[in-house]
Amino acid sequence: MKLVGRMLSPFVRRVAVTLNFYGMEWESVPLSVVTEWDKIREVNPLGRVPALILDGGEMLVDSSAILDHLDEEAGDEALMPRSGAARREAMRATVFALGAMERTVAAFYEGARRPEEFRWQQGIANQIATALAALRLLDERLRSSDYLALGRLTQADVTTAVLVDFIEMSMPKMAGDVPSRVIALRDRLKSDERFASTRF
Ligand SMILES: N[C@@H](CCC(=O)N[C@@H](CS)C(=O)NCC(=O)O)C(=O)O
Repeated sequence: MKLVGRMLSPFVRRVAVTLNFYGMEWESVPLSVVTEWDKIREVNPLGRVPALILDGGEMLVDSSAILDHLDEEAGDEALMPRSGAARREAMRATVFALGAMERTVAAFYEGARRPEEFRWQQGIANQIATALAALRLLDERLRSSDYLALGRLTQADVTTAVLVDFIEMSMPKMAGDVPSRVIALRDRLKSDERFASTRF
């Protein structure tokens, strides 16, 4: 399988880490959305990463849709339970982590890519505030467990840990406000090669 997009993108990286946890063979195609956008559009008409090209040539886009497929392939090893209350619990935590990721990336784009005179400072502040609110909610869940859901590693932990790394790399001012248990969760994952080897 070929995973299109650089590990700087937290959406790409959460797919990469999941592929590693599932022990699946994959190759990175590190196209940049900044300098190689035309090439990305040839793969994905939406011009976004990640895209995953399956061995037979079939192409999947959007990290959640890609993970849906990988979870199906992983079966009982999946980081997201297949159904029922366990799935709802893991999904609830994952959606807050993913929502915080979307908010943070939106703030990053607004702050780093838009010319300074056109930047919407209040919008950036709102994005960051809501991302941090979601991270605090996740942090509360870590009071009684090392994991965000079900007392075991799920996609919520992977997505949250990837987000913390992204914030530290790309949003240094915001990094000071990331709550401590969420940072500790990332630190625990950092010692796992399947996570650490995907770092940008
Ligand atoms: N919902 C998508 C979001 C993907 C996304 O926003 N990717 C960014 C990189 S971090 C991108 O490709 N941006 C380029 C663009 O939108 O033009 C997912 O989960 O995969």
